[in-house]
Amino acid sequence: MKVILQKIHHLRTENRKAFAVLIDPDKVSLDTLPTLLKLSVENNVDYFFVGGSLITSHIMGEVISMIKAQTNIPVILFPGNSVHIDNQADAILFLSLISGRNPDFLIGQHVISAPILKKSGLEILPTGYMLIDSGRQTTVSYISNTTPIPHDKAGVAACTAMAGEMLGLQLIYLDAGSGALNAVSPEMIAAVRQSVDIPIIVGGGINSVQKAKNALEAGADLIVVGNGIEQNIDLLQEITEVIRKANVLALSYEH
Ligand code: 1GP
Repeated sequence: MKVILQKIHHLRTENRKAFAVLIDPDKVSLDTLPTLLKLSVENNVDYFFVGGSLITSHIMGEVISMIKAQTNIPVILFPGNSVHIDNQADAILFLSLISGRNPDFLIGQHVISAPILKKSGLEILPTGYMLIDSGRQTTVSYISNTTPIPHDKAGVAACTAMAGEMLGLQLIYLDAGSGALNAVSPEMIAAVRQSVDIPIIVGGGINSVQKAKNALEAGADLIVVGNGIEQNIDLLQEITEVIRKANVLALSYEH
């Protein structure tokens, strides 16, 4: 049963919004993680994304087991490659890097990880992953050896997302990359929103309430925030409030 996927699709049909906190095992410390977890529970964070394009530390397993021990918030793996799989998580973004033309990240890593994932019990979330240029080269663009979609080419992003949906992908993830100078523009999010029916995840460089609002109002269903919270933990509560207000509004439109 695709519980998480169904939930995200359901949110989309109800025009409700969700919030994921990205935990990069390379950036988090096991000493400060409990504070972040407590705050996330208090603020009803919807998901934890765990991962990064390059994980050099060895604490991913410990991070996930701490999350599982201290919260009921679902853990979704956000892998950089087929090595980043951990069965303690609930689901994995099975990312096809459709903005790029590197076959290894379109299908190669998937073939390697398929038998492992099949046995893992993880829920598989088939995701069209699109890197958007953010003003400087990001780790993920370097590691994946792909060129991101130019920041101002909303039409290219829309066609790419459309193709992803036609291929049967279930989610679109627009990512400006961790710590991006510029978040994905509202114009691009809106163009993608008009072009596909599947839920849209947006992340990268969302480090203020205004940027979170911009992404949600433009059509993001789920926003992902990592760096912004690492630098200012109060942002977690502030973004939760933005999401809560958006959902109250969606509810009032229904009645
Ligand atoms: C990066 O979308 C995520 O892949 C989150 O980015 O760390 O900039 O919030 P930030």
